[in-house]
Amino acid sequence: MPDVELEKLSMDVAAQQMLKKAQAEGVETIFDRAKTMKPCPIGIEGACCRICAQGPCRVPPPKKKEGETGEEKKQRMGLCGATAETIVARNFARMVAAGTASHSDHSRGVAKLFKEIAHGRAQGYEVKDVAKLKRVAKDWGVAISLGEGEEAKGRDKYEIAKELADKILAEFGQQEGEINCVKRAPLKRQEIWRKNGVVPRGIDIEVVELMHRTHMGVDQDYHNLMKQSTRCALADGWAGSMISTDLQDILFGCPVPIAGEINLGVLKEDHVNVVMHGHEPLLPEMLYVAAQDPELIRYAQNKGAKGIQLAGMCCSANEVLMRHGVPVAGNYLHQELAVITGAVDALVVDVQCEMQALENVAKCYHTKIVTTDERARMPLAVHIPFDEHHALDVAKKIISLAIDNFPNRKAPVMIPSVSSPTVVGFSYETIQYLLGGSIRGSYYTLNDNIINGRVRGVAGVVGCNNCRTTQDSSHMTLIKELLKNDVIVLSTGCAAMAAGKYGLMTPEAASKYCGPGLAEVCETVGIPPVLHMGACVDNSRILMAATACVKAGGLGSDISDLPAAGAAPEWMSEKAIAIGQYFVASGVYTLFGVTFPTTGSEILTDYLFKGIEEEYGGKWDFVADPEEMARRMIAHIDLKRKALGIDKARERVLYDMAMRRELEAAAGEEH
Ligand code: XCC
Repeated sequence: MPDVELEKLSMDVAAQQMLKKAQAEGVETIFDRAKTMKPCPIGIEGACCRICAQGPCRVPPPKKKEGETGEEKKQRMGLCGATAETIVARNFARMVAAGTASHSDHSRGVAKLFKEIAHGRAQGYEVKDVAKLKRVAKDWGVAISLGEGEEAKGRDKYEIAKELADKILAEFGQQEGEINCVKRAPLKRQEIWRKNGVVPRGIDIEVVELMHRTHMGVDQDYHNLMKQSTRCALADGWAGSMISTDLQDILFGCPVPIAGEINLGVLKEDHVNVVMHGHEPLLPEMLYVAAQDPELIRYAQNKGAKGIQLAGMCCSANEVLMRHGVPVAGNYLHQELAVITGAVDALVVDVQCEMQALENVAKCYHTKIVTTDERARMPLAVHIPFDEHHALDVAKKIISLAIDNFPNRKAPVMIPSVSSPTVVGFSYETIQYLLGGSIRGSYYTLNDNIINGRVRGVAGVVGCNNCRTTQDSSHMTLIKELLKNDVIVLSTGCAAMAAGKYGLMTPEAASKYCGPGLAEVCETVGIPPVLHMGACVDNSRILMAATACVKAGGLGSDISDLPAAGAAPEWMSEKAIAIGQYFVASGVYTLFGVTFPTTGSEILTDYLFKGIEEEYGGKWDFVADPEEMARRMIAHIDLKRKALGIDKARERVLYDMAMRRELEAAAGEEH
């Protein structure tokens, strides 16, 4: 394949090298399949209904004649009479339900483990972050001390954890009332949700009800379907995902800045390489411990290896990277490529984003795929089930299997010598510590810099890779445009790994890529201009950061007032749609690239891109070109600055205390 062709597939040199190797060795990858299999033109627009056996009914919009706009006169419908907007809305709703279910089922697993740990029944785990345990316990109404006044005595951390675990687990099956973390949101936001009747009652109920409503012949009103989609998505962002983040922090430590390394070059030819791929950090935490076991290291040496190299892939990677600095082999589109190096002795998977084709690729090399979760089996893989009661034993067994496989390497091993250093671990708490005023103890310094114009606004750039577009290219173009315009970027998921791969997550990147205002702020604080906030469940950290900005004052009274926007330029998974929907419903202008799953109905798309803003202050948008995406985000940020009365600040740059107080007062009066 000529180099120009390769550059169209991925902008990552490591990926290009591996694709060349794959071609030379006759190994097929997703990049090859993307060439031969084009997406279904009807399905891509959400205009195919296959929820009953009378169909599938296809209702694509007719090709428009030049100059024609608006929905065609003749109503398109399926056999049962379901209109295009109902069909497209049901498909969209089911994506939200699946995305929410995925994050929340992950979260349930963490909560169950948390309970076992609290009761001392989970080998090797402990409650690491007691300060966060106490903060979260307070939010859930769990006492952290007993007695009053001077008599008060702090409760044992495991006692707190036991009570907290039960409260949290109950939220999954809660049937009425409101999910707990709704009250973390700005007051005005809570009112909006209550007014629109979308405060989630529990977690599971919202997913189940949404699936019910999208069954044949149930909800036939697209707006009502979107209302339940919103309620379901909010149960993801403000419950399922938020619970994962909180409990993982309590158990494994709230991330603080730590150095890491990203890309395939982190694999080592002379080491046993174990790649951890998936989403749940429960087993990876133990693999991290097991890989340091002197006995296992000796065992590896006996087999001719110099040591054991652990590396992450996808969101599991983000989890162990930001807590332990475990290097990352790559993001979503790197999974087959890692195997193609010929150096991966075991690829350990749990749930989500693992391509079935991995087994075909692994067959061409010596790599053993190890499945560990009953919910995600692969027919040819070795299955070693994760068991929280003996997690360390399970981890050691997996590492031993990888060591035993080391001498079986057959194909020529070739590891691209490509990797980039990164600084990660910017939890919402860490940002508060670094960018918060020491006096106010909040996000005040960040707000101050937004008000005085050094920082123009905040952008969340998140989401996947998608083989229908050049790997990482949209992420990079968008992020660089934002930085140049003094917009600080918060990132998670595969987008964060992309930013890391090209050196945007080092403090030095500030002077290289940022406008003068943002560069000055980053250099003063010593942070990268793209802040790695974690895995995809950690988008909940972005919600908390946005809320903290609102609460710090001076930038309005709701998330929708902030000069901020979000984007997933290379999204592909249903989880991304759930995330997008909860950001929109939380008041954020949210842009997706590649394709948008509702374009089969103008009525529905119009609602999501415009009408929904009147209800929630946030809205969706779709734009494939990342430069245009950046322009729209910046224009939105400027609009919000204007509404806050801080648009002039960019020219003046410096605000004195008196002016700042005035601004704050004005913002307070407005709302
Ligand atoms: Fe999966 Fe989370 Fe998307 Fe990456 S970003 S491709 S969902 S690993 Ni979550």
